[in-house]
Amino acid sequence: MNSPSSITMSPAVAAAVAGRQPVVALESTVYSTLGLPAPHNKQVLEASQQAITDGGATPALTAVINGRPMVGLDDPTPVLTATAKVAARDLAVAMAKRWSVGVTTVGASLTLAHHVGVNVFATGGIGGVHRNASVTGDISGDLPVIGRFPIVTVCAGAKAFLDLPRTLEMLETLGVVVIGFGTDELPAFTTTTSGLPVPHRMDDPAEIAAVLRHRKALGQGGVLVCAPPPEPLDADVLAAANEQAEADADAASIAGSARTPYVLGAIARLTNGASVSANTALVTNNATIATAIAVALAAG
Ligand code: PSU
Ligand code: MN
Repeated sequence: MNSPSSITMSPAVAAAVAGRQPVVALESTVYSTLGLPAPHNKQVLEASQQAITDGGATPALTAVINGRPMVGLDDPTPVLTATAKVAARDLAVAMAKRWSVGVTTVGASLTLAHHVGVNVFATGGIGGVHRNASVTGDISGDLPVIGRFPIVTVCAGAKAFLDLPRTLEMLETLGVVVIGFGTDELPAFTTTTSGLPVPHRMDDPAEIAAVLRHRKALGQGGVLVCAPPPEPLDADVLAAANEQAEADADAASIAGSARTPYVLGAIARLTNGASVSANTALVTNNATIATAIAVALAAG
């Protein structure tokens, strides 16, 4: 099915959207080797999609395939080996140049989901304000897109190698409502503790569904739900890995869209793969929570 902006839905997603059945959109960068090493990426993608199906919703993996923005892929294989990262600002270029495979970031995926009427989305961690951003200016394009569209994004907070206090401040500026799911503290992706309080806590998916309905009625944008990772890393081990990974990235002059994949890879090496296991568990957990919210939204 083609929408006016030529976004293509898979038959399963198109049927679910038309029937007002619950759908959970997924980004694809995290499932490419830019996000997780093989074979973990394939296993996590399958586990996430299974969690959504088991919970009674339809998974909608987003990507650009042969220049076509897709919401729902019948064959997700191309995503696993893709190396072209498509942020929201790159979507139109990937379409115009007919990129064979582009994996979409949180911001790009939210843009596609919104345009086909999907309002719940799951990821691992969102992009944020990078450390030293006052010098480099590196602030993820995910943030303004989260603020713009009325979609529930379920994540485990933002990665601990970012500047989390400034990330929360930027979310406030952008008008994003930040909710801790079963927690009063912002999780820091692979650890449960950031030391930063979240503005609101909710434990009931139906209450989060109600928040989204009210946001829409008010003409407001995104809802960010932050869930603690179920298999967290030791905070001190992670902090040491973060420091080293950031220093390595600086020494190698890695900037722009390559910075996040580089740092994620360095942390995986420095923690002997422990960060990958924690990442796997939290991505699947977020998909499960997003499904419960999507089911509550469809019921209400
Ligand atoms: N967090 C992860 N793995 C990832 C990403 C985040 O654990 O692969 C990806 C997401 O797709 C997110 C993107 O949208 O990184 C943000 O990139 P940047 O910092 O360049 O905006
Ligand atoms: Mn950046």
